[in-house]
Amino acid sequence: MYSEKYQESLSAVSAARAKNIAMEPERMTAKQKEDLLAEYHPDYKASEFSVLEIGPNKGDKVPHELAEMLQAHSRIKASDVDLTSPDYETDVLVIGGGGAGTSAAIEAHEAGADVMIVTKLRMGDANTMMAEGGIQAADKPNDSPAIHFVDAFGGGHFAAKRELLAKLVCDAPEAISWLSGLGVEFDKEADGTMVTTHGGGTSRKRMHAAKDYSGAEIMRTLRDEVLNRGIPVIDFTSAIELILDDSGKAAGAVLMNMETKELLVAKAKTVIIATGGAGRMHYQGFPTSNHYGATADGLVLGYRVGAKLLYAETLQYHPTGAAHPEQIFGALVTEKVRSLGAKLVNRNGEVFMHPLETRDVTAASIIRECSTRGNGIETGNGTAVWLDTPMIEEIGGEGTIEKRIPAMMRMFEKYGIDIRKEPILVYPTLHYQNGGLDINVNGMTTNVENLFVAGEAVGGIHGKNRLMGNSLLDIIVFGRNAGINAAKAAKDTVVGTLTLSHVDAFEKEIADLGIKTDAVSPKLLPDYTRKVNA
Ligand code: MEZ
Repeated sequence: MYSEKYQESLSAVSAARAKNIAMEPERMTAKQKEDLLAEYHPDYKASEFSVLEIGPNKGDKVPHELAEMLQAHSRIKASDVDLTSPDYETDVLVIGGGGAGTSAAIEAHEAGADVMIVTKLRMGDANTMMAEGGIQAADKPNDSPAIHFVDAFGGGHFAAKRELLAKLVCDAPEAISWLSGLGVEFDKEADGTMVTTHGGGTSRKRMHAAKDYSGAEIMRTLRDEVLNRGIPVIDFTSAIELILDDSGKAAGAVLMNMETKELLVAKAKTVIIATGGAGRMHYQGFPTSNHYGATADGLVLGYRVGAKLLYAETLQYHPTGAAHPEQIFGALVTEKVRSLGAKLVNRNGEVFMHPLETRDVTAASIIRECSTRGNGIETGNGTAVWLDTPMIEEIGGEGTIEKRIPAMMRMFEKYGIDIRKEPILVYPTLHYQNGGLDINVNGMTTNVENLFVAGEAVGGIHGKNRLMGNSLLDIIVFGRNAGINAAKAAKDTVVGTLTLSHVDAFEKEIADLGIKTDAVSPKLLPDYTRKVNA
């Protein structure tokens, strides 16, 4: 139920619905997209970026909030930690307990390595859990990895590292079989074939889903597998610095118990960073669809030991974050809502774009509609546009919403909004870190030996914009890949003397450059305490 102030606009939307369903909105030309992005996409807002003064990406621009973390003080000095008697010793240390970390741990374990997961919250407290709409894989007769590659390469502005993207799409069908084998219940037709849908920028229907809780279903299965294998999981314990050995190879991490702040040392032959994204950095003041722990920690850990970043200036603002009611401000409204036929409509009931343009273009188009065009709806938290969900029932028949996106239906039902009958208000929300640590196709960073990265902390798989469903895919493909290769590298590794000299060297560089900062990193958790004026 919407209050009185929305009624006039709601009437316009419902009056235009039949016409809007029938119309086929035009696709934008490449030039129109370029111009739109340059003017309205947050990545192009120069005033929101700083140039890094320190580290391997010196001279590159990144969001102010990330620059502050990358150029911050460590939480420790090298002398705070005794590296001579480690608390844990393992072959493969996995930092992060989400989809990428658990996939890596399972494969490293399968390869016979001694493996351990450390996570600052609990296993499964991760963006994977919150992914809704599905996972891409070209496994239908009218599709192929090559077509999947072309869609994703174009959607990412032709910037993806080709060998990474090629691996992503070629390994996708097997990733689906692997997940199915472990017990993931994907949606299927009565004859057992997978139900697949489109996402923004896909030329074939290749989105496999478990209704609209695909990530939760995948995470449930991976977590069970880790537990069944007896892989040790150290929870509520964060990695706060990586440890190198005297030949410069990654050789473990300094851990901090999140409750007692006790410092612990984990020595390892190889390390996998699988720490996820950065939505809780709230770049440019945006709300986020991300998990509470998404604070770019992996980028900081890697950067301090000299690992390079790729495309850290590119973020994904999911076009449809919930804009009303306030309690769910920024929460994900899955793209699947548009895959099922709902269109984006302005306050006058006009469809203003094709609903399945790529995410960056869709987000920019919504921002334009609400800003210079003045066609947004005031919500009290800013402006928003309508996502006309009742169209789904008109197109797919009664019951489609309950069957295909039940979690979305329930989320709004709690606030008295029946999305089968009423549209919902949406605005872009910070969703995904396109950039991250630069890796080779074996999952190892390009310049720190034995340091592997998987999942959202990687940069370059998707280029400068990611298509829907390619993130659940990359955590599986590159998580497994990192686990296999880290286990292999561990077999040939003899760890030298452990050192944290890079921590002191980084601190000296901050001082030598005259960088004035009180910030410490990694951030670990967002700070939502209200600041009281002195
Ligand atoms: O890949 C994603 O980010 C995804 C599936 C999100 C969604 O809209 O459901």
